[in-house]
Amino acid sequence: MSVEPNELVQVVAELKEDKVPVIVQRRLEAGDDPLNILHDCQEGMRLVGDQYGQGRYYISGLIMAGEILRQVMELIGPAIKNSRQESKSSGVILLGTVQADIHDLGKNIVNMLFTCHGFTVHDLGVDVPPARFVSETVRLKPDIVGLSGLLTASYDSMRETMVLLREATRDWPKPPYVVIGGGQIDQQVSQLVGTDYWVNEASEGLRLCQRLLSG
Ligand code: B12
Repeated sequence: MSVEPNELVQVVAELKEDKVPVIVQRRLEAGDDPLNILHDCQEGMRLVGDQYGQGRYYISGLIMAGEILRQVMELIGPAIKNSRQESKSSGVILLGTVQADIHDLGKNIVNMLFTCHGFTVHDLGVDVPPARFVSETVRLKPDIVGLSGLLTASYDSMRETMVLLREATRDWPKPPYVVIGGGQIDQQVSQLVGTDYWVNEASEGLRLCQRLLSG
């Protein structure tokens, strides 16, 4: 039996930019967890991507989806920040979208969520060359290096970054964990890249990193 996607997933997928904020606001007022709202928007974005892949949406559809999610984050960002603040330091993460990739909505969400949970986040932005990840790792000595990527082409950048990072931190007593994230990443990609740690959702990534750092 096929399950009807919920209303928010549907309106994001259909790029109904006027309806999305109304539903988001309603769910926030009803006390829904902002991370549930985010989860549904992410699912809607995935469906937009599928439509684009099948030639039913054009690049303008991707751009519009990006704008819709940016607006959603303006609405739910304060709720995430209010509900999740912690003062004690959790660790240091160096974050960036890898070379050749400019998708940054997911990475920015990771930045916000990790910051709210006491992580110090150094965000290198988008299209970050492998050598830059390495030089900043050497300079900042983070506990975690987080690589974001949504394109198939990103996986080669991730792998190259991983190889250079391994090389540069080989003699460190505790080299940083490398965590990769992005909607299309799976076990196969993580094997290709050469790391055991991969996620498709920011909250999952947060739990993983907290677990890794608590030993
Ligand atoms: C919006 C969008 C765009 C926007 C991005 C706007 C922006 N500022 O980011 C724009 C219009 C710029 C764009 C451009 C392109 N896009 Co685009 N895009 C999308 C779309 C629809 C949604 C992406 C998104 O924001 N999702 C919502 C966020 C919240 O999810 P997320 O990124 O996965 O992040 C979450 C988790 O994965 C995780 N996470 C992410 N990173 C990390 C990192 C760490 C460390 C951790 C712990 C967690 C984590 O946390 C986040 C929150 O939960 C996807 C569809 C899809 N299936 O993803 C296509 C998609 C990624 N794009 C695609 C393509 C082809 C392109 C273009 C090449 C199109 C073109 N012809 O120009 C260009 C590429 C430009 C480039 N060089 O990067 C393809 C990629 C196909 C492929 N296999 O390579 C997709 C899959 C669409 C499709 N099905 O064809 N795109």
